[in-house]
Amino acid sequence: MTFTRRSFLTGAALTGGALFQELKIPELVDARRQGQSIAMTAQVGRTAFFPERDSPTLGYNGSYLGPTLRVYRGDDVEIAVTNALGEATTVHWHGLLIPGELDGGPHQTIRPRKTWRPVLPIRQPAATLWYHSHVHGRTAEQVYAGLAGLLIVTDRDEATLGLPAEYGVDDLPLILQDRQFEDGMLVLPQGMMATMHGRRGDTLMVNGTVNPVARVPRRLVRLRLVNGSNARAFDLAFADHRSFHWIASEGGLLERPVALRSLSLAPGERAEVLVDFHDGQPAVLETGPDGNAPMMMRMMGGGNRLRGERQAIIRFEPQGTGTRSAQLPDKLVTHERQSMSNAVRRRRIAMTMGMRGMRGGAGMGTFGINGRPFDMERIDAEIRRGDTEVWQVSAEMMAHPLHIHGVHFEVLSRNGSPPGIRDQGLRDTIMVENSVELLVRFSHTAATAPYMYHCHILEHEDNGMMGQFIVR
Ligand SMILES: [Cu+2]
Repeated sequence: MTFTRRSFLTGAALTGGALFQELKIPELVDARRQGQSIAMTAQVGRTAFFPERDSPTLGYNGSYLGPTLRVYRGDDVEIAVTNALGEATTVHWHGLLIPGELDGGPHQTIRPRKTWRPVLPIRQPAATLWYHSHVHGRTAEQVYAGLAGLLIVTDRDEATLGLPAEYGVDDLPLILQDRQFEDGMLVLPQGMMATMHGRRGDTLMVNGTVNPVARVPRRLVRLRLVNGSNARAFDLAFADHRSFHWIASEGGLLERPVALRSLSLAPGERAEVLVDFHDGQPAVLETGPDGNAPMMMRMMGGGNRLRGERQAIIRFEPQGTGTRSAQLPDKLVTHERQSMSNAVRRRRIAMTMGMRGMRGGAGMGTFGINGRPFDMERIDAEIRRGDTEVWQVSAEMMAHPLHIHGVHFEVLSRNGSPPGIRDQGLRDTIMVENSVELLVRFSHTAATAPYMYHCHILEHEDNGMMGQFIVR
């Protein structure tokens, strides 16, 4: 059987239901069951995304992606990360509010054969976070190869709500990624397009599973959605247009559940949703096209899914007997409102991107913040701990997802208008199409090592669309 035939079959399987692969669920590593000491090794491996096709990949304690780490608010957790790669790496705890020197950004390099042992103070509300490589200049390649995993913070407030919490059963981690394959082998897109628009692929995966099917109980199920793609944004909805409830943004639970039929998710963004499978009907989660993808890619492969049709991501098959439709809490948590009048400064952050003339034979993009590319030796801002600032963020040439380390922020406005329904809640990452105004509270210290703020299209970040600031 040639791969062309198999590829045809896997595509056909989305309608025929024959060649689905069971959704892989990353191993759960619970910090309390580990005595607050977790060991992880970044390692090389081989992964068969398609049968009999082993691609070279990277992972933590495995060949692709890493375990789901569960940590508890109030605890201090040591995570010993050993680098068994042949190159330097780092592990950034994306969304964790911890001091700068523990953050795992480009300044916390782990050299080959070395172990980094940060002790992470967990002092924030329950949330779906993730961890991934943030090594200087090679983040995109390392994440693409598999260096990412989920990090769940839990707390008492969340536990009292009775939300689905049985990991891998009614509480599912879903790391969404697009990847490019040739003859069933993972390939790394190269060239100017891959740099300008970020690396993209025509194959969607969840937790490293192509064409996944998840068996779920016939009740309310919680999905922890993470966009772990290098560049692709998702526009998620169920094929049967069923509604679901969005319950948590990047910073944790919303004040109350929000009924939605579609949900956008930019690279680095997360969302928790509750879906009711009580009716026992199978459901397919799909995505629309990414408006940020290069036109050429959207047009490639006539009649192809990249052109504008909706593409299946994962199929859910409810099992067992239905219980009564689960109760959804009316109220989740209370957020302490920040006031704009507390802001001590307004700062302009432009994610800039331009074409420089032919250089070394190839036209290259210039990426920066306010026109300046990232410089490890330059601190771009010094901020006082406890301060609140308004960040006026704009995006050039295309939409860029901004991630700010070490903070939670709220959206004050989008394109000059009041924030949209998806802008609510506490955030650490946000898609910027034209402009947004953010109210940023700097409550954690980055005195000995800075925090980063950058575009989460990883190729843009690696090429300079990043800045750094200290907080003291
Ligand atoms: Cu960007």
